[in-house]
Amino acid sequence: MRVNRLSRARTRTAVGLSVAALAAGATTGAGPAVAQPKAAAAAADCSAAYTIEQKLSTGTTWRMCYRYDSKAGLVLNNISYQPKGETKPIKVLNSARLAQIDVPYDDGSVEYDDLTGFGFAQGLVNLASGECPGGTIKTVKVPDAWDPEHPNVKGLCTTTRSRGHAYRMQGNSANQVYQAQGKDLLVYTVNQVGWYEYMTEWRFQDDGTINMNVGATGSLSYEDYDAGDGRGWPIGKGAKAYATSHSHNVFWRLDFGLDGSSKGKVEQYDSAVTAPAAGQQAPTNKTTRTSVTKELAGDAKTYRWWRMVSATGKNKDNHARSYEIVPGTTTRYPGRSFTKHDVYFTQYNKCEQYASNNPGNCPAGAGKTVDKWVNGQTLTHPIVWMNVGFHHIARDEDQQPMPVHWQGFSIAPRDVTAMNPLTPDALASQNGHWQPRS
Ligand SMILES: [Cu+2]
Repeated sequence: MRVNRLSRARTRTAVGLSVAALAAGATTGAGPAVAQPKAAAAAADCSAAYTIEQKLSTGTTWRMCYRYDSKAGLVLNNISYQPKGETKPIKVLNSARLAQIDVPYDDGSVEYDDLTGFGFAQGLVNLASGECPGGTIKTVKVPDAWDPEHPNVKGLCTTTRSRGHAYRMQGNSANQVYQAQGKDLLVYTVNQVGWYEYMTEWRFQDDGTINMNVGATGSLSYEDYDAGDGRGWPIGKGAKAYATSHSHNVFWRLDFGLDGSSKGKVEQYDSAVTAPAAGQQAPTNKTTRTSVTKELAGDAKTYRWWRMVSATGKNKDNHARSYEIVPGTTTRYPGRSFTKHDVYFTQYNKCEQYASNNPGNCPAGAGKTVDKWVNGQTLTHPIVWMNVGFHHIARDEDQQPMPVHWQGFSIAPRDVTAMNPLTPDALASQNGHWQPRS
């Protein structure tokens, strides 16, 4: 076995063994390494040391608590959104985190469960100051750290970033333009697993959208060059070193708490287009809503989407608040029962924590994968599991280092506020069927 330039063995096997060896005597507590003064209780319901709160220059405030889990890594709790027109924070999520990174190799030789089996959380790396531009790098205590003497890692970046136009609209005169440049809060960690480095990025936009993405970078796995299996891609001179192709199936687990209630309702929408009837100028498109009242393994397709509807909250137009699930580009991996669907809605169960190889002590027979938990229960507290896959056929450009490849999805507010949360005062009256400008 070859060990790379870092003293810590980076091969998957070595990492797995060291984690297992340390797990026996390890504790599970995690927290900031530096004692911090007790501040007044923050709005996000955690002490100041565990709070992330950012008021963006466009007027929107995001608040959340964080903790660092021994398997999931970064966990964000009590996430709330307060655009400038709202007097109180609007709760969005009870909890948001990764739920697995499943990496099967195309030649059938191996399949990694990076979160539950290969020390994803323990692989948290220190960030150089330059890789959190304009932000703050927080020190995180890693539970079950590889080196128990040094569990503290400067590994959590919080910063802000511009994202270009949030909107633009021509006013009444040629030189009057309503425009705003959008701002985002970014929260991210980098976790090393074997030769790979995974960036786990959470992006909170000032318009209420949340984007969650995992970026794979680092290095192609040294051990996974095999010139003979016919399933790889030649990397390097000629056709000797073939990097074995593989998939990265990333799962997120979202526990919604819209307006402070966990009893959100799931809805699925589908639209069907029909050719024009006689006398019609265009095809018709009919959209239907289906209430998802029982657990569901859902498949994304054109004209289908889902939303989580608040059990209690309405916006100022008296419309139920909701968040829409916006799938990202995915290559769904058909090789495992738990990767066969794009989204799973399951009834909350404390022991159901990871999409595969779930270590929670569910009762015998409950199954170890998320698909098994879709078994007909009524959804009174739905949990959303998103599965986004990427089939990685290496290319020459993947070395060296490997450029970051992102995969993920978004949730976007739908009727959370009565208007665009960034609407300028001059346009605040233009809601609904407003009078055209004269
Ligand atoms: Cu890859």
